[in-house]
This record gives sequence, C-alpha cells and structure tokens, in this order.
Amino acid sequence: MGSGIQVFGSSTLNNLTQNRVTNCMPYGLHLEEDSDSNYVYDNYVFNSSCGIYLNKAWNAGCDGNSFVNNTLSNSSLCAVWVASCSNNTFHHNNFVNNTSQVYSNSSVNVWDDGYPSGGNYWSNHILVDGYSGAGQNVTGKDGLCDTAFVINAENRDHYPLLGSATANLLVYTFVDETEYTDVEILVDAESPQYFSMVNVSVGIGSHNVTADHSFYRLYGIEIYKYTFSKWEDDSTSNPRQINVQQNMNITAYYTEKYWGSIQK
Ligand SMILES: [Ca+2]
Repeated sequence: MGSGIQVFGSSTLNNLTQNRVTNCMPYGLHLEEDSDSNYVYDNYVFNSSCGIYLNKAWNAGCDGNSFVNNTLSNSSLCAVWVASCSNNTFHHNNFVNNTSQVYSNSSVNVWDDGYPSGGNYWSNHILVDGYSGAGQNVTGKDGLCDTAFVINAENRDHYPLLGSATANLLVYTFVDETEYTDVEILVDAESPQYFSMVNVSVGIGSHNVTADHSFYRLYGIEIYKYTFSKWEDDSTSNPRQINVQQNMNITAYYTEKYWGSIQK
C-alpha cells in the first residue's frame, strides 16, 4: 500500500521520467501541497486506484505541471484525479482501459497541445477521423479525432489522438523484474504517424512477444480490418522470441483492408 512516487511540500521543477509504477494503492504518481512546474514524461502507470493524483493541501494546489507521453492503464478508480489544481498540461498520454479517465473538481487544466500536435489517446473515445483543421471541419483525415473528449465544461481535449496502427513496444529492462515474461502487443487504434500505444516492462533475457493478429477500426460508417503483416526487421514470426539486453523498441506493422459498412 502507498503511492508509487510522491512529490510533496512545494517540490518544483523536478523531472519524473521513465518510471514503471505498477500495483500502487491508492496512487501511482502523487503530487500534493504546492508542488508546481514539475515535468512528468514517459512513465508507465498500471493497475493503481488512481494513476495520477493531484491535490490541494494546506490551501495550496499543484499547478503548472506537465504530463507528456505517459501511459495510464487499468486504473480501478480513475487515470487522473485532480482537485483544486489548475494550469497543468496533459498531452500525448495514453489513457487505456481505466474505470474512469479523469475526475476533475474545481480545476481548469489543458488537455491538448493545440493543432496539429494534438491531445491524448483515450481508449473509450469515438475514434472517427474524416475531417481536419483547427475546427475539424475541413474534409480529409488528419490523424486526430473529429470530436473533442469532454471531461466537463472547463476541461476538454480538443484534438484526441487516434492512436497508432504500428504498435511500438517500448521494452524497459529491470534486472530483478520477473513477472512479465510474456509480452502481448494489443493494437486497437489507427494512424501510422502517431505515438507508441504499448509500454511494457520486462527483465533482461529472452521473452515471447505476440502481436494481435487482427483488429477492427471504425471510420465513420465504414469498417476496416487490420491484419498483422510483419515486424520492423521483416520477420513474420508471430509470436516471436526477443532477447532483451537493454531498453528497446520493437514495432509491428499491420495492413489495412476495407471490411464493410454499417447501415444507418
Ligand atoms: Ca480529424
């Protein structure tokens, strides 16, 4: 029990990067009591009650922090819990399979990096892309969802990401880590130019890695099917063995096929 990483008591200008925080109750990353202007980048927070918890204490909130390129997954309560903390920025994070994505109370925060950089990937959002432009009203895809992800009246991601058809698997190495010996790549979004979907930590050694053989994506009323084609080194073995000696990325490529239309 206890938070994974706690930042307390007017702690400012810290960099929290490339941490793997799993099974921490109640909070994965915990900022409280006037901790401002910290940079939280490229962390993987899995299976906490709240992935990121921002709270006011002693009449001081946590403001002006940046949360970028983090993956927040399988949070039993919510991925981000924020109360009386404002001017924090969240973009290019993956919000995947959380009971609730964001709880926000008395807070006004920024949930995207503007156009065309974009916001976050939300696994429960409507992933439809037929329009582009800052107003998402120009015909043509741009890799960003056409509709905003609305948290409440004062908090919204104007440009949610569609995710990635190439699944980048960022493999962190932990010498003493043994619980993840098999790695499954789950690809459930589309748009080749965007960021990694899956961050998994494994130990040094040989591991069995599987990419999903196929998945479906809805575009408006049309359905596309994506089928595994190859790994970035042209191997088509799936599953395959990888030998981990240091942090690494591996990418699975998929082919897109038109599948059908939904009757409206
Ligand atoms: Ca769009």
